[in-house]
Amino acid sequence: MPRRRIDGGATQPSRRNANVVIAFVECHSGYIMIEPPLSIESLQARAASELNQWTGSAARWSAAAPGRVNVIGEHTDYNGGWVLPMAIDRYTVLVAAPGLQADRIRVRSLSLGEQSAVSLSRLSDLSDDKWMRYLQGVLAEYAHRAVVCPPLDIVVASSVPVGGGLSSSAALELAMAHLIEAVTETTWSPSERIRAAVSAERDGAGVPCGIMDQTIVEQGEQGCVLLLDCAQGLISSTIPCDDPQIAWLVIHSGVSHDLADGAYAQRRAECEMICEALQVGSLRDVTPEMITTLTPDLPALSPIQSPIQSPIQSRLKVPFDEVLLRRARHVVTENQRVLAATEALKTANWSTLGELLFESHHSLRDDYQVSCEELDVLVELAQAQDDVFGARMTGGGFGGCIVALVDREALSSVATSISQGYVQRVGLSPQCYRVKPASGADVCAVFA
Ligand code: GAF
Repeated sequence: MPRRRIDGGATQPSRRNANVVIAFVECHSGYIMIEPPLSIESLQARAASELNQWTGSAARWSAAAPGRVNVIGEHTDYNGGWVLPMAIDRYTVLVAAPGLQADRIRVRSLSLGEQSAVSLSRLSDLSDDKWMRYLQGVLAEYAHRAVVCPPLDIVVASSVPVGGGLSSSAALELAMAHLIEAVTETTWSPSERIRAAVSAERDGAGVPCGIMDQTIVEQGEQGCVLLLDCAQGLISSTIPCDDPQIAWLVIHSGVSHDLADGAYAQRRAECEMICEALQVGSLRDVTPEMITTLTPDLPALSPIQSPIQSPIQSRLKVPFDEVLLRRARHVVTENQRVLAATEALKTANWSTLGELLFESHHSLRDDYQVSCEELDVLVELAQAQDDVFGARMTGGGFGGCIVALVDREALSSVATSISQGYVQRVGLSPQCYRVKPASGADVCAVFA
């Protein structure tokens, strides 16, 4: 799996690291803590000032959307399963003014240091700039339903790391949806916005994603983790998570992931093959017992060896090999873990929740095979810390971040130890973020 190392992986903070352009960075011995997070207001002020320098215009509209951390439930959303994410206090903010060029949406990204433009009359011509496609896709979804934006000049400022598995793309999409509504004085429901953003991701960016990211980015609640039932597209439970005893520590491996490069789509296709073979509508309908019956000889969490034989295979409609069985086992057991984790979260049973996070990581590493060496090293280092309840990769995988559930008092020492170990073993200095559950996307200002 090709992965890109993010620039500036040295032991000193680099101006070229993701977000460093706009984030306040504290450099401790061996790690970089992006702390405190920039407020929506300060991101908005930076974007407005850039807009004014670039176009001479004052900001007229602004919208913001958070990133997300998925606590547990990975690669279950597109299998009609359960997920347990939270929106986080890292934001993408868009600030806009009436456009100076006819028929154009021009966008400057402060975090990427890039500028791009699309033609409003040719929204289906995909931009060469991948990040622009997310915005273009949302514009096209609104235009399909006769909500047509006038020309705009937009500046994007963000504290959500790009390529970190924290849903920077969903944040961009939902901020754009709210911006379009502010500009056109339209109001769509949250589920209409979520649908538009999911389509933008699938059609515009070519990632056959599920609904988790766009749903939590739109519907996140301050101080809460949400249990989502992805079969129904509904919030099944809202769980307050404000215990001062714990903190959520996100650590960026320094390796960026790119979900559009095929491996994500391949996993999704494998899951569809399993459903076809088992004649079920989705993996939500597969019980743990079915998996146990299908995998009597499948060693628990070991490297893949030879195809297995199972008497039940005679019932299968298409050839079913060990790889597919492992994919199925991950999804089925992950759904169970999400439900168990929800109970643990409700009862503040941090050690049980932590164990579930580790189990989830091992299943993603060995059965679903979407982790990578750097993420595995981070989780191993976290597991060696007494003050870490649990940790796992978060998001689509192949790079990006881990999330660790940590004893609040020990947050700083845990971040230091893991980071120092990581520098020694991988040679990269990770970025650490303490994140808190936050509210979902919204219009944040319409200036007179
Ligand atoms: C990405 C996708 F966009 C989500 O829909 C989800 O499948 C996730 O990977 C894996 O859980 O973030």
